[in-house]
Amino acid sequence: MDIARTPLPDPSLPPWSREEFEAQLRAKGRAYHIHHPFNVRMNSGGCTPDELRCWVANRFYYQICIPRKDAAILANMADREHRRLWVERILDHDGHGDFEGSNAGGIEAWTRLGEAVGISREQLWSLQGVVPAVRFACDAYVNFASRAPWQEAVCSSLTEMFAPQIHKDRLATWPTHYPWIKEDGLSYFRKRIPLAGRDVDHGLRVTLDHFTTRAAQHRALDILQFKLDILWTMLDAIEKACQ
Ligand code: AHQ
Repeated sequence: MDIARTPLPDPSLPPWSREEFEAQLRAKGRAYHIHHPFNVRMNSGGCTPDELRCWVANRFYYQICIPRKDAAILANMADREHRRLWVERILDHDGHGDFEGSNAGGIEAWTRLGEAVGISREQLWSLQGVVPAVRFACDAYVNFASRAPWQEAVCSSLTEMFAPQIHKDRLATWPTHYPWIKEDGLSYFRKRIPLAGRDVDHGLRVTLDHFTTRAAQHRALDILQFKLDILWTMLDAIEKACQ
């Protein structure tokens, strides 16, 4: 399974420097789902409780796909040093021990977000609210990550370069716009901010090291666009389904 390609550059062009390559990757942030009309409306208080519940229920499917995606990448990582770093991501989501406090893990924290917006654990975990296009987009991500070379799959996770801001936006706006949501329901967003920074440090190093010709660097931009499209498509589907 491959992804859409932008026209290949003139193969004789020299590669971008690491700094320029990183700047090109970060420039992709203009297509990040923080700019999606649904996200803008959600963070400016324009969503009904039903729309928020619809978003939480559908994003839950993305959340439970992340550790499976990361396990698929881990299986393709021959290098112990990379695996020791990457394995942390799985436990960040699956949690530890009794799932209490710092052991909760992201899937448990998202379940508490569900309860805070009025979705029971059973209802959320039934996945009954997940619309086909959200399943399709998330499954495309897991399938890409399991089939692509592990460095390409690592590159696709770099949409998290832009994630701290979207988490900070929710923490800054939801308590004002949606005071009916218990504050501890937002702990997922709070915990994710430092983890996103740690993940991006590793993911960016792998990406800048691996894609070393101009054609390869353009491939990296196409991979990032593929993942940006996954996030954008999810909000298109959620916006339509939640009407
Ligand atoms: O909560 C998110 C998360 O754990 C991850 C992991 C990372 C990946 O491996 O693709 N991407 C990601 C993202 C999370 N939250 C999204 C959001 O809007 O809350 C953003 C998403 C991302 O930017 O890729």
